[in-house]
Amino acid sequence: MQLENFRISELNKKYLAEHQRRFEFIASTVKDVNGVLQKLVDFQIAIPSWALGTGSTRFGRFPGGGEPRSLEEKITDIGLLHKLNNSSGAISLHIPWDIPSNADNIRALAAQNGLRFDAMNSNTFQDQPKQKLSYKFGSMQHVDKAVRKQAVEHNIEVIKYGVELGSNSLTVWLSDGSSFPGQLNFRKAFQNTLESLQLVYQALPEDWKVFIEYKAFEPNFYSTTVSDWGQSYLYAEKLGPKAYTLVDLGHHLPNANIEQIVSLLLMEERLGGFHFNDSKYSDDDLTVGSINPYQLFLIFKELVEGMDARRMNHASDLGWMIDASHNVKDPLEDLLQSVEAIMVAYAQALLVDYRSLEEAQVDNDVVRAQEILQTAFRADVRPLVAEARLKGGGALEPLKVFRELKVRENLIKERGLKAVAIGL
Ligand code: RM4
Ligand code: MN
Ligand code: MN
Repeated sequence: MQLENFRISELNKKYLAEHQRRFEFIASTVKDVNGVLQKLVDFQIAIPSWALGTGSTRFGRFPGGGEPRSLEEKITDIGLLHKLNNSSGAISLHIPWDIPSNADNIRALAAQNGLRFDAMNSNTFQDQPKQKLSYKFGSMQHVDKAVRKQAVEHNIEVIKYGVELGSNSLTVWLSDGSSFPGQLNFRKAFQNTLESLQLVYQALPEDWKVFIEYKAFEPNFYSTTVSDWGQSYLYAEKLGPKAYTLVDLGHHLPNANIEQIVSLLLMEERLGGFHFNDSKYSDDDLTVGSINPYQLFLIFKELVEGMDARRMNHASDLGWMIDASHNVKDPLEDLLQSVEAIMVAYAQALLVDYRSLEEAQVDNDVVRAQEILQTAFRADVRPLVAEARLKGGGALEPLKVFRELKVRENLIKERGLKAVAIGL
């Protein structure tokens, strides 16, 4: 399915008068509106290839139809999102779910859709049909050297695909760990994992980064070999300057202060990238901003402040990605909501009066500090985000346009009701 620009601009006309009224109001309160708008235009969030189909739980899956059946169709879907919101200009692939049969063609198709390839993801948490050795008891931590070697070789293969596609980073998330006390020697598991990661690190091209993603628990329930930011940081430190920690918002124990983690990792130059999602309990992978938008704002506030302190480029110096998927919404509508929530939190963080906040901190004026943060958080910045979309040729109201142009219905017509995406 193609979304023609003229249809989007036609629909934009319908919403323009109301948008302008709301935009002028917020714009009059912002110091450097054009600067803020430019930052919003530049900010792109990568879409994971595995979130385009209905996510399943271990109890079942309820696909809604028209899901992408191939890598080409996944790229087309993200192209549709990007056409609408102008903020989803990248795709993150998971190997072996998304092995490109012809890298040149895939690259060309992505370029036609205005997309680049973000981090590549390896998968040593599942056994594949033709795989020789099993990951049942771990991959990079495994007691058997041959299993570790297989996991390392898989990661090197993923890098190779990434190079062909023009990606420049690898995300390693390991499900390695143990489900019962006594199952594992923690030190040996760490050492084995480190050695395996070192071999992968040695295979990284000059301009590549490797992201070590941590997760508190699941699928293992007693210990996880990369379970928190401290452990990820330890691996990154031991690996070298191309290794960074990746923060997935759903991978913490309840009530963890994620914004503080982010702030310190950034200060130590070890924060590499993000997986955005929201959660009530743990790795729920719910729509970004659907449960706790204030936390998301506080995280962005640390990001903006911390990146500015190091004069980093907000758009390009960290890897920004969504990692969400669930059972009940149309995946594309869900992703539009997630991207919007990220853009809103980022815009709010750009509006924080950092100078006054610093003064309040120096004066120990706790009340004022809270007022400053909440003034930014409670501002309705949606018209700023919409204006940035409009500037880039996107839709003022992406979700409404998605429905008005019957995108899902068209995809079902093209691909059928039974089309199910490959992945989790
Ligand atoms: C994990 C983790 C990884 C993702 C897999 C599918 O929980 O979040 O980033 O690649 O799920
Ligand atoms: Mn993740
Ligand atoms: Mn996860």
